[in-house]
Amino acid sequence: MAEHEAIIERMRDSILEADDDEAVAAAEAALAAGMDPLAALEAGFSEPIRELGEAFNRLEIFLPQLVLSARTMQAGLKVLERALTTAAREAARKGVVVIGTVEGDIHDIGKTIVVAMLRSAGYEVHDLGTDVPLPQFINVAEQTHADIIGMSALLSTTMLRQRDLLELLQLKGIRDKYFVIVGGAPATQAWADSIGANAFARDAHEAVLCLNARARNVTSRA
Ligand code: B12
Repeated sequence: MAEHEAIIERMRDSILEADDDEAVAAAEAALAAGMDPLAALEAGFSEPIRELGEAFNRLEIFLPQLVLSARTMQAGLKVLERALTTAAREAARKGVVVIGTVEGDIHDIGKTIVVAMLRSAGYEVHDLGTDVPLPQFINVAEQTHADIIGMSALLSTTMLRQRDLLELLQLKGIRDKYFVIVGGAPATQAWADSIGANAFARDAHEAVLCLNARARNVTSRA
């Protein structure tokens, strides 16, 4: 047990210090020691990344620190993901999310943080990257049987694409299949309401809370 605690400590430190190699080594050590990959993921990677997200919101750390730690987590996560059994994945799965930065927009720092936080919270996330053509959101959502579409936009010009995607979903008669969440610096709750999105989140932490509330609703209605 002391060995397990020491490994969790190594994993936590790797995130706080944004040390990719150490995150990979510690994740491999967790698997070699026979630890449950989900439990290790939660205590070793998810908790510290959440703590950093909250510290960033309180302006206690700078953006590059959060971005580097989010990337470190992705590196360690890859090792653990390989070990997750299908059953464990299902247990952890709260929803399938297709997310990207809309076409014409190459900002990806905030979206990458949202992706890392959602993955660490148990969502299956398909990250389409940046400058994503609107039909691609829909094609991938249909192919992966997603239930959530997330769109990031950082420019007041490209945020209009969020509205266009909602219109495209209406036009195709599949609007109700998806919970659409929008975000990015120029977006607001009023904007989300005006274009008929299901939700808006100001930051990655709020995005997780919002989608968790949705997941609880879906489960209780099932
Ligand atoms: C870094 C940056 C860049 C970098 C981007 C690097 C990268 N790989 O992303 C570079 C230098 C490339 C860049 C380019 C440009 N930029 Co720029 N950029 C910024 C800057 C300084 C920070 C953005 C950022 O990363 N913030 C930190 C992250 C953590 O915050 P965030 O992105 O808001 O994300 C959080 C939330 O919004 C939310 N969120 C984000 N996405 C999503 C998605 C969902 C689904 C949800 C729920 C939540 C969510 O959660 C995130 C995490 O908490 C902003 C200034 C600002 N205040 O935003 C300008 C800014 C966005 N840029 C701006 C401009 C104008 C440009 C350029 C047009 C400049 C130029 N003349 O070339 C180009 C655009 C190129 C293009 N076609 O996209 C303007 C936009 C003005 C406007 N309202 O339209 C801004 C506001 C600067 C300014 N004050 O003028 N930029």
